[in-house]
Amino acid sequence: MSTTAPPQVLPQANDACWCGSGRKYKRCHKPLEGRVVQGEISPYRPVPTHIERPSYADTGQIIRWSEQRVKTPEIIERMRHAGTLAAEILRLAGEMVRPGITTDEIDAFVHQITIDAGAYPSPLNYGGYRKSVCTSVNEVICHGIPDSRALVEGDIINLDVTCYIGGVHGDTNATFCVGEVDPVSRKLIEVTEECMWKGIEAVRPGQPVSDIGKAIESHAKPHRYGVVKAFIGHGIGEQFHTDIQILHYYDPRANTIMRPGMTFTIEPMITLGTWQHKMWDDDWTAVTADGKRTAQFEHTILVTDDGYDVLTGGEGAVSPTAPWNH
Ligand code: EYL
Ligand code: CO
Ligand code: CO
Repeated sequence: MSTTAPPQVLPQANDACWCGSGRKYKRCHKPLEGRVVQGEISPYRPVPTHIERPSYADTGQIIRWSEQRVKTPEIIERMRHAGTLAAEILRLAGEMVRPGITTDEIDAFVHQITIDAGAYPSPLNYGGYRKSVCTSVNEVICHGIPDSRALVEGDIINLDVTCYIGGVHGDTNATFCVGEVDPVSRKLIEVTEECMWKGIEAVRPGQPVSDIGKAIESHAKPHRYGVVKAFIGHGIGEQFHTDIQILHYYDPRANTIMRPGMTFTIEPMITLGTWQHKMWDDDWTAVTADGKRTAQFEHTILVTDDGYDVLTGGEGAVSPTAPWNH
């Protein structure tokens, strides 16, 4: 294969690829056009020693212990504080999104305001992840690593913010437009947020968690969107991830019964094409297998006596369609 750049005039889909591989252009370099290209990753940003650190912060090793699924009122109040802060940071980070800014600059901003608030940015060194926020652009499904790539007008970007304060985590994300975005992508973002709310509205004590995935999948289906299966919502509390699993599609085996005091995330990833994913060579970044765009929204949810409460909501939260913004 040639190492030269693509020519000024590109071949037709069925013509031989310009690179000399002997394959059809559509089976060779064409699929890579318009795809996100990884940039340079900046060095690790330290966290001042006065900030309380989660157990993995020094080693990157995720050590799991058993944690009560039903939280005490005291833990719930700490989680509401962590969640409200995460929501506020997400909103401020979303305001930074514009053409020309790099995802690394967004990371530096999230890192600093998290620390200024007295919190630890939960993704930092979680399982060895090197940054303080996940930035997932266009076909990147989740866990995109902030780097030197500048956002381009027309991109869509998910920012996933989690912070650790008072010994607990709050986890929330949203997808933002970079300048003017095409109507197909805008519709995807709108329906993805609706999918998250359909899932949240299915939260009810006494019901199985499969109701959540059922509601999300039913809302995505008429649009013929894909529902990503490989990444799921999770229990959360003193640990970033606990044993509860929240599928975003229907599976009758998801028969855990929701109980008042349970806390978990709902974070559907919806695509314009296939639900299947592949990993970049960095082993962190998950992209759609067909290169089509994908969007995601996430909240941390508490099961209450008669329904749900959003722990990552409040006045500072980002969503135009959230109940507290009506
Ligand atoms: C770090 C760790 C592999 C996050 C979530 C950041 C990424 C890839 C190992 C889940 C798992 C966020 O719940 C999450 N987001 O909503 N890992 C995560 N990382 C990371
Ligand atoms: Co998240
Ligand atoms: Co999460």
